[in-house]
Amino acid sequence: MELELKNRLFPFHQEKGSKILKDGGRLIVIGDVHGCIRELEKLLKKIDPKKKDRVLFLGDLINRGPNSKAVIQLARDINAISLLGNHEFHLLQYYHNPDSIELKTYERSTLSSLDEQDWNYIASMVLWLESPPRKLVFVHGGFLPHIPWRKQSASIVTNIQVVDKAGLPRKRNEVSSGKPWADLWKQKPYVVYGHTPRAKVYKRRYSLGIDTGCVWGGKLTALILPENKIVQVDAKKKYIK
Ligand SMILES: [Mn+2]
Repeated sequence: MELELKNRLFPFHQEKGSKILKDGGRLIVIGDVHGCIRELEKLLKKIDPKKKDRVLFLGDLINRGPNSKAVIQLARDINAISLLGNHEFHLLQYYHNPDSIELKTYERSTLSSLDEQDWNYIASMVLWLESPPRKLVFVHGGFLPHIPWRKQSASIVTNIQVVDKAGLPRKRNEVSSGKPWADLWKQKPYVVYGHTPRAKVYKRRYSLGIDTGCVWGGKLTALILPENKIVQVDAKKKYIK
């Protein structure tokens, strides 16, 4: 399949959030969906987005769960903005250089379900979004606390969960002594992120993690701004062990 992607992989473009919302509209920020289409539909029904509102997905719309394609299609249909998650990043890396990437079984099944429009949507995902400038930043994984956040790579900001003793970004289960990056993030901007599933939203002074592990049988969470309200639905089941 030969595609012409509307956006290049590198550099990812960045958006100024001030442009995305109409006056009086709400920003509906949704955590990691991972193909959980039924929970996503239920969550949106509960929130009832109006024309002025905008949906922002924090990345990892795909993989692991029951229907990645349906989630991408829904995101396109409602003109949602999506941030790049590590799962989309991995597929895009495969797309650009198939020989360098080994895919998991669930990635292969996602891959075979995607059409050109789906790919274009995935390729349009932004690395992070600032809204309004400098006050609030949305990103999939997070940031290293000791490097200016705008300078951090796609690999870091989509994958980071904890910081190890050497100050490197790691997955939570890779190191026993790692500290959640959010615990070390003691400065502005305020960061809203997903990627690290937890039983509850993870609130710190300068950050909020809203991945509540829907695909693991937890909840799908939305943060609604500006009212700062959390809306959740329970997962219908545990989709993976
Ligand atoms: Mn993730």
